[in-house]
Amino acid sequence: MNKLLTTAALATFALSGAAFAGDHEGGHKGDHGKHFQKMFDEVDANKDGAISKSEFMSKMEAKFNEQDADKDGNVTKEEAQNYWDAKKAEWKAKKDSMPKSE
Ligand SMILES: [Ca+2]
Ligand SMILES: [Ca+2]
Repeated sequence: MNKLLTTAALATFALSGAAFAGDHEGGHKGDHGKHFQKMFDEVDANKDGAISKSEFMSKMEAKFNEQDADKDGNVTKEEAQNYWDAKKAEWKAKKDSMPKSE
C-alpha cells in the first residue's frame, strides 16, 4: 500500500513536473493548455477521452521503471535525482533548439 502510494505520488510529481517545465521560463500562457493536452493524451492510451485507473497506473509504472535505473524495484533518491537531472537537460536542450516566437 505504502509503496503504491509512493509510486503514484512520484508519478504525479513526474507528470506535473513535465507541465511546469514547459511553462517555466516565460513561455506563452497558451502553451499550458497544449502541454496539458499532450500529457493527457499520453496517459489516455486508448484515446477515449478519459484516463482510466489502469491507464493511469500503467503510465505511473512506466515512469517508475524509467526512474529505476538498475531495475531492482526501488527508486532511490539518487536514481530519482539522476532521472530529473537528465530530464531537465533534455527539456533545456529542446527549449534551446526551438526558435523564439515572440
Ligand atoms: Ca482511456
Ligand atoms: Ca533502483
